[in-house]
Amino acid sequence: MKTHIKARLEAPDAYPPRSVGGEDGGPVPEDRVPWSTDLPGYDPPYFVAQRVLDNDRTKTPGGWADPEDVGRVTRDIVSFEGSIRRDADGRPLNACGRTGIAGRGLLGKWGPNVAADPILTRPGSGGGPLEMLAIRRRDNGLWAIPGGMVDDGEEIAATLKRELEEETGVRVDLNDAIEVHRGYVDDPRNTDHAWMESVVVVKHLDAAAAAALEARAGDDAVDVRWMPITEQTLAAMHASHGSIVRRAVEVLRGRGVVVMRSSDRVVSGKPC
Ligand code: RP5
Repeated sequence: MKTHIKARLEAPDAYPPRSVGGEDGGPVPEDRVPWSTDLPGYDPPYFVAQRVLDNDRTKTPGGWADPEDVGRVTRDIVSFEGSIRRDADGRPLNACGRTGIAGRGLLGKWGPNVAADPILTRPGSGGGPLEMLAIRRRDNGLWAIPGGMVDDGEEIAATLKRELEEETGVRVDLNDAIEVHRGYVDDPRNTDHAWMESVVVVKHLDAAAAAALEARAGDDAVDVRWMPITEQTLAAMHASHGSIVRRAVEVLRGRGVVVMRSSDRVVSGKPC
C-alpha cells in the first residue's frame, strides 16, 4: 500500500496544524492513513485558502479554481491512481489516504491537481555524480524539478515545455524524453480532498548540449542550478521529487547512462 509522509506531517505556513481532531489532536497515525482503516472520531480542521475562493471559475473570469460546492463541479474528477472514493458529502478522497486537513487548502481543484515535471540531466563534472537542472521554489525555498500545473485544456506535452522555459529559461525538445512517473505526488499542500498528481519525464543531455543552455530563474523559481544527484540533495527536495528523481536515475542507468561514482550510489525508492 502506498502512503504519504509530507502530506501527513508537513504543511505550508497558512495551514492549520494537521490533526485527527478531538481534544488530543495530533497527526494521523501512520497505520491509520488508509481510508480502509478505522479512525473513530476523525475530524480534521477544514481549510481553504482565500486565494482559492477568489479564483472560483464560476464567479471570477479567468479563475483557476473549482467552486467551493463540490456538487457544482461539472468536469470529471479522475485520477492517475485509479477510481476515486468520495465521502458522504461527495468530496473526492485523497488517493493515498488521510492527511489531517479537510477542504482544498491552497489547491484549486477538488481531487487531483495535475502538474507536469521535466527532469533534464547531464554528466557530472570531473567524474562526479549525474546532475539535474533544479529550481529553488519561491514558496518554500526547496530545490525541485522545474514543473507546474497543467492549465485547463492544455496538453501535458505543452505544459512540460512551457514550465521548463518559464522556470529555467531553457528550451529543449522533449519529444524523446522518457516518462518516469504518472501519479500521486506527496506534496505538503495535499489535503483529504485535494492533492497533487504529476507526469514526470527525464531527458539526458550530453555535456556539450547542456553547456549550450543558458539557464536563468523565472516565474515561481528564485534560483536555478545544475544540482548533483546525491542522497543528500534528493532527501532535501520539495514534495516527493527526490523519490521521483531516484526513479529517473534508475531508468537512465538501465539505458546505459553513467550515473555516478559507486560511492555516491542512489538507492531505489517508490514515490507516492
Ligand atoms: C509539485 O508541485 C508538482 O510535482 C509540481 O512540481 C508542482 C506544481 O505546483 P506549482 O509549482 O505550480 O505550485 O507537487
